[in-house]
Amino acid sequence: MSAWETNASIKEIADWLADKQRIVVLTHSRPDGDAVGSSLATVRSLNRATKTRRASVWYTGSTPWWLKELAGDAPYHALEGHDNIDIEPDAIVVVDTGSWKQLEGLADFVRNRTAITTVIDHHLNGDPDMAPRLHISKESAAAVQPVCQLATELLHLECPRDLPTNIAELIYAGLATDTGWFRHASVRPAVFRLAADLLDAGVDHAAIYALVEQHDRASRLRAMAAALATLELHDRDRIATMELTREAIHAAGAGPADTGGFSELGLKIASVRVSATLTEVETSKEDPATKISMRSKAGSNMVNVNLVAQALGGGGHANAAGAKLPYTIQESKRRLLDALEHATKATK
Ligand SMILES: [Mn+2]
Repeated sequence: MSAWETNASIKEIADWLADKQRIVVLTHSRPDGDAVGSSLATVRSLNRATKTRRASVWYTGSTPWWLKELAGDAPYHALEGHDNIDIEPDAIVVVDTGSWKQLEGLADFVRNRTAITTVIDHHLNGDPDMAPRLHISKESAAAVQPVCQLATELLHLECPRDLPTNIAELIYAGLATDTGWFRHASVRPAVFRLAADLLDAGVDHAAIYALVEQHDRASRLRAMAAALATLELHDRDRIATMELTREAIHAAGAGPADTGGFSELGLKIASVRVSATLTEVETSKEDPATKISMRSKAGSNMVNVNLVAQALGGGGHANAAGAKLPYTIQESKRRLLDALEHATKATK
């Protein structure tokens, strides 16, 4: 019985990857900044180390619109529908997740090849049977932190300061987005030290902020307005919920990629300790599904939303977590509020 703990050092993983020729890099479905940053930085450093295009990323689910610009010429594929990976790899590297559920359509591909798989992650929970080599950096705020070590190891560099700018940018993007632009409780001195090194490597941090955060389509703001219009407060105003139906997303002219990150807005209310957005992801009545995204405020009476998400079959981090429930929005909200009121009671 293996555990969700590191059993391979970054050096051992770099050595294991040294002679691999066809490397598939994967991350969680609907990749966010850290998933994109850690996967593309892995690919770029692997390819740069041997000066061959031996590694590429395969993404599933909607990808952020800024992916193309951030990736530049780094090789990646965005799979649609039932498309699958069309090469037979000699190594698989999974970054920023280690959960079968989060691999969605690619889980079976990996399941048949766990012997050649390595996981580099920072989540508190995962499935240790995914790979014999696990590097789980639970103290890291972002997966790009252990990936940065891998990059410096693969390229035989002393320090992240020496990284090529196009790798440093990817690492910075993951570090900044997974810490809410350096605001979350997960930020430790090591995060700022790494950020400083990445700036030394030539990262234009203001340009990355503008690219990721100030480039929304108007339809995203319309979807946000629709979500805000459904704002409800529960449990003596300590819990905020917002809802987004498929209909509302469609009416806003938005797509699934436009709806992330709204939960943060509820935390602006003084009394609110946890804010959640419930997004409808399936249309058919027989097969409803709701995605729940939660954010909580840091502080002495912090609600650990990772535990709440786990109770609902999902996971994440103490201040940012989520789950997907096979119910309608209303039924999911009932279950969510039950789980949350339990958690807020526990922390008074
Ligand atoms: Mn992450």
